[in-house]
Amino acid sequence: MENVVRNDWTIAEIESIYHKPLLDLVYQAATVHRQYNAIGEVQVCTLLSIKTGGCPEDCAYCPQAARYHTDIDVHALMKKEEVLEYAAKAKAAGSTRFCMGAAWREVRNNKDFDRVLDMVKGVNELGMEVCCTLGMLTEEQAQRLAEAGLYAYNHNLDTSKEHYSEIITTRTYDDRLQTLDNVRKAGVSLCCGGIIGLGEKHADRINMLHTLATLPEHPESVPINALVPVVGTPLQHNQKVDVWDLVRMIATARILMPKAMVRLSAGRTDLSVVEQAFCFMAGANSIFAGEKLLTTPNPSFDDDNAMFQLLGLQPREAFKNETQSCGHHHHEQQAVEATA
Ligand code: SAM
Ligand code: DTB
Ligand code: SF4
Repeated sequence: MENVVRNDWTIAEIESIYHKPLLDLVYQAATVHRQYNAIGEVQVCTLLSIKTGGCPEDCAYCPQAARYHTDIDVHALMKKEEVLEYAAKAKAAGSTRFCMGAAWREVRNNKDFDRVLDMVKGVNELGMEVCCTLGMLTEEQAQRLAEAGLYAYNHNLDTSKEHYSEIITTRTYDDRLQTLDNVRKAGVSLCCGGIIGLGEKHADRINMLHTLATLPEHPESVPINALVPVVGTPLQHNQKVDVWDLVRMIATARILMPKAMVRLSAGRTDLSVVEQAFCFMAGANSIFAGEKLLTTPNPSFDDDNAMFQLLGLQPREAFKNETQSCGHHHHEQQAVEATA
């Protein structure tokens, strides 16, 4: 049984894991985590919103949807030089993965995409794992990103197939799955997870985890976001996520997808160090660092450094899984760095 990564989980199995008594669940998750991952090692990623707001989609949680009236700093696609400056700063502060987000429904084959490809090249040359989240992609676009040096692509399922239409009506669950497939075909590492606190039932969380854990290959990283309710969005008055629900979600993801990086994502500003420690115990091994996520606040580098010190956590080096995943050009990059 042990040491086998499974893609054939049933809903019933996942249900019984998710609903275990909390301390049993955390103990099991911590045990699995120790079997498969370097204990105390946490990946530090930095996000940058390279194109903010004005999105045509209607994702009910999102401050960047043009149709909601939110107080964000809308801006067109940033200049490459500016983005590389941010990336270099993030690297200096200890981040090994840099993720660029654009409020697009989908990528179009235009000048903006060419500019993003240049950014990807530039960040890769800094020796960081480059990630993008740009909305829907075709297989060809995924391929072009891969050729530019893209390491990972983030595209979340967000919630269950059943709950999806309550949250988003401008695209379907199958659209999402199609992009995930296109990313996989290009040999790019997959980052795919969801949000809790959207008004979903426990069954929806279980169903979403089931979809993720039964993909032909598990995503290499699984972000678990707690809704950040933003004034002006339809979900602005949603109840704050219960930290124990977050812990359950992380622990279940860890047990189902033992080798994935499970990322404690949006919502950390509302968590104490004690609460975050529980999430790490439950198998979270990745965070977003830096004052801002895309548009909402996040703990400061200083606060996170203090937390890492206190809990004895170590930042994970870049490209650690290289041999298991894609892209030999990253190896060359590392070699260049080493001899520079
Ligand atoms: N537009 C692209 C897309 O939707 O795929 C990429 C950017 S989008 C902002 C990336 C992810 O951020 C969403 O899939 C969602 O999971 C997360 N997100 C957005 N707003 C959030 C919020 N208020 N709270 C928590 N997560 C949020
Ligand atoms: C993910 O799962 N969470 C990040 C990243 N992937 C792109 C985004 C969180 C956004 C939170 C709301 C905001 O800051 O705008
Ligand atoms: Fe647009 Fe992405 Fe926000 Fe949805 S989550 S509104 S697609 S930026």
